[in-house]
Amino acid sequence: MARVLLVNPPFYRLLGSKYNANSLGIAYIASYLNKRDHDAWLYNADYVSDTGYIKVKKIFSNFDSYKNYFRDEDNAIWHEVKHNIVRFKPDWVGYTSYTANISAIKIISDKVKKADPTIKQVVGGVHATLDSNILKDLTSIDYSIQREGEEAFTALVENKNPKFIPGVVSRDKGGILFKTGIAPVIKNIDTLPMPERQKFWNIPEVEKKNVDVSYVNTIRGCPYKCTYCASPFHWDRKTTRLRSPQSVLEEMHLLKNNYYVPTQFDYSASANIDSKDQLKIEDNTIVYFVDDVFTVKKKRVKEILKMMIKDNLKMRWKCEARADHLDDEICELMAEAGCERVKIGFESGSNRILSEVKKLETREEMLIGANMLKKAGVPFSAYFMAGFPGETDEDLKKTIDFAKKIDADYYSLSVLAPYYGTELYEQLIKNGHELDQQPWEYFFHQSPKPMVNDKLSTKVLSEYLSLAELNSKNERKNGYV
Ligand code: B12
Repeated sequence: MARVLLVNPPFYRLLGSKYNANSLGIAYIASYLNKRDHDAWLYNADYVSDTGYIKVKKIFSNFDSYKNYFRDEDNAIWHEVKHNIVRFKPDWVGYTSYTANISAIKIISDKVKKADPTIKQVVGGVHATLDSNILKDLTSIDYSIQREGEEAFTALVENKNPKFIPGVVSRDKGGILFKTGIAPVIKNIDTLPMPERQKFWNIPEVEKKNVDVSYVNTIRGCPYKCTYCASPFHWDRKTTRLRSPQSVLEEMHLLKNNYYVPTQFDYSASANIDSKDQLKIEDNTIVYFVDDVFTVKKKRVKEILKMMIKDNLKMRWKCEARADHLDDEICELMAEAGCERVKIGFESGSNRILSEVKKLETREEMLIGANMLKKAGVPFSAYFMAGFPGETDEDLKKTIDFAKKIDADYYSLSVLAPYYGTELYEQLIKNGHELDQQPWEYFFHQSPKPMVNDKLSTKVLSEYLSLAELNSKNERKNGYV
């Protein structure tokens, strides 16, 4: 039996906020290991125990102090994380990685190795999947794993030869990377044990209720190929897998019976309230389907919604969807089944831009979907981006006009930051943009300054950003984003 610690590195905490939710990727790895009698725990190094917070929309103004953490490898946070890892006495440590986390993983893993070189360290998750050479930077990490980690990590922990485990990158004697290639996908994801929701390292018993364990993943992959999204590469788009409605309902019942808090507030990772008085610390007040597109198969969605209604679940939930997947029946069922928020990435109101980013839907189709949600009374959040390469004032004016037309319950207005591993990122590098010269920790969005567009005027860009004012008008509910 191996003792394993799965780590979510600090991120929001470095920006002055917090992320107290359960990180699903490592929660799946942990439960898979525990089912095979290993002793795997989750360590969320982003968790903070006080109730202080800052509004999520404001955290990006702390970018300068965020950057300083990475320049100061002796900062107390890094020592604290290293200390908590070593104190656990793990045989194996596994870090989950987004691009923005790589620098943090580097600092922490170097310190862990120095403190106890017998601990074996592994990196998995999004960035490790997109970048099979990441071990060249992460010199204290022994192995990286591409894509789904359940089988590959278990095989490593059970001392199988890494050179024969699909999905594992290891080092040869000379330090040259040895790659076995991406592993075949887990075909039937219904067979996976439910994600770990109990074994949280370094969180006092009384605070465990502050961990939001209500994230649910029902789909692995996404069949679309939007050029700004990392999913087409992170997951295999040709083998998108969906859990059965029965399996999804089983997880909802499990949440309801053990964790769900039937109060009205959701603050969780997406707190976006205006005053601290509104903060409710209890979490698990809303189920969040984190699938790229929950609505990807109409028939399946309808079945899930009908089952939620039939089982009289009466749980609040939110999901991500595409407008062109909706029909009147889905919207009505959503309303009846307790949907509090549908999050839709409209991205642009210009058909030219939509086509360039391979969104595969038009402004007209999106408007029909938004109107259906309105008619059924399902609240929805609208996500937009500005600053695409080649986007003009004319294009952005179309977005502004479209945003007003759909009359969403909440607007999220971003300026494009090309993520590592996206088609757009690759195109821009080819065209001479030096995105790859940026430190890893810069790879998240929210800067109001366009990174890869010099055509947009300040006037139209500020008009776009000021759409945010719509959020405070009409007393819109700002809690759910
Ligand atoms: C839910 C979600 C969030 C949530 C929760 C994040 C969390 N830590 O759980 C919130 C809203 C907080 C969030 C925030 C951000 N997110 Co996000 N998020 C997602 C989303 C939609 C689903 C993630 C998920 O739960 N998947 C389900 C689980 C089961 O899959 P998984 O995590 O990938 O895990 C599997 C494998 O990757 C692997 N694995 C994962 N970890 C490990 C560890 C080890 C040791 C091993 C062996 C394997 C392994 O095995 C797992 C099981 O098979 C993805 C898109 C997607 N579909 O993946 C974007 C996504 C991961 N997010 C992204 C980004 C950019 C961000 C932010 C930087 C956004 C920002 N604010 O600017 C932040 C960063 C937060 C952080 N902690 O660093 C990008 C990442 C791109 C990149 N190159 O980094 C993605 C891919 C979205 C996109 N469209 O491109 N996110």
